Amino acid sequence: MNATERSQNLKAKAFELGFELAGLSPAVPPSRYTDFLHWLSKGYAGEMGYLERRKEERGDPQRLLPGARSILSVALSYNPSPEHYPLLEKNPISCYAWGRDYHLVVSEKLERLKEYFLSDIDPGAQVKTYVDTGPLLEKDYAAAAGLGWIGKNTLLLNKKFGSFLFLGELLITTEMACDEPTDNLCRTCTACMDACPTQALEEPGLLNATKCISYLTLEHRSGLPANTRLHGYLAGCDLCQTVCPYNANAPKGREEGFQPRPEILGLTWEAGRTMTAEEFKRFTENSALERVKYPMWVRNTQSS
Ligand code: B12
Repeated sequence: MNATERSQNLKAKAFELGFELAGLSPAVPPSRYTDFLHWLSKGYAGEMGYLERRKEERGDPQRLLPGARSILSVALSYNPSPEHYPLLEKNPISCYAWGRDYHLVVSEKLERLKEYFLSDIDPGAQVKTYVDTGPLLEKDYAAAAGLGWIGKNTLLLNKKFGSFLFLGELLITTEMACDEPTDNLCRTCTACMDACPTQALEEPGLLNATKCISYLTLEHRSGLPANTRLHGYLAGCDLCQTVCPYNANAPKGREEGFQPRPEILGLTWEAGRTMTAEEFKRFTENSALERVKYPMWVRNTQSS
């Protein structure tokens, strides 16, 4: 099998497993690494100390897997179905957490893809899987592999599938045929920047996370700054994505695991406010919300 056939077969398997997008890029330092360091130095990461602590690793995939030659990037859509779209406006939980934890869903598929690679493509290879689980600038590699472009809301955006996508990667020591980046199609549109109620998107493609509702509800561990408003959200935020014209026409995600759980469908802000610690534990089981600690949740209900 040559490099082109290896890539074609691997991508075909990724599509078979349900990923909407798959592409390959070389395992070289990410193109926007200097921007990332600049971003950190400005303090935009807030309390996300893990970004600072492992910044060297983010600068070179060889530090994660010595001898790595290629990166497969994949994307799995969680675009809600039209019947659930009204929830985007009134549910206090961002739709990224309506179903089963994406770390679990995407990891399971990546493990199957890895097994396939090692049995059918290159048994002598070393392969590592990532989904938001390691020091890799995932959006940069997805863009380099032609999955889409980085939108003004800083997210990976695809012309057909929009931006309600989770990303994952296989880091591989085998040489593979790589894909080409796509054009940036945001053009003059600024819908995401205009919609952000906290003006966290300070410039096109530049997010000051310390102002972002997603960061404040999910990542900021200490007390929220005085006068913080969360605009109805208790966990995460969708506002810079729901207004994106590319999401308006994107097909709904096919992944069963991302169907909204019944307890999410009926959740009101008031019900969230009165949840006990025990109820919250059950509510967040196997959900991406498991990372939100109960005191943060209570704090959020006091600021919305
Ligand atoms: C930290 C993090 C966050 C932070 C920071 C967000 C961010 N934009 O990076 C917070 C908590 C805010 C966050 C929120 C969300 N996240 Co998040 N997050 C991550 C994580 C772990 C790291 C990303 C990272 O390195 N950020 C650091 C900064 C520097 O990256 P950046 O914004 O892309 O920065 C670039 C620009 O700032 C630019 N830059 C720097 N200086 C300058 C100056 C100028 C003038 C310009 C133009 C640019 C520029 O260069 C930087 C480097 O590329 C990734 C997983 C991973 N390992 O990659 C998931 C990830 C990015 N998140 C994801 C998701 C789903 C979300 C949310 C939608 C969840 C939600 N519903 O609330 C929101 C979206 C908010 C938003 N608009 O970004 C997905 C995104 C998928 C996609 N389609 O792109 C990822 C890839 C996880 C995954 N595996 O699927 N997240």
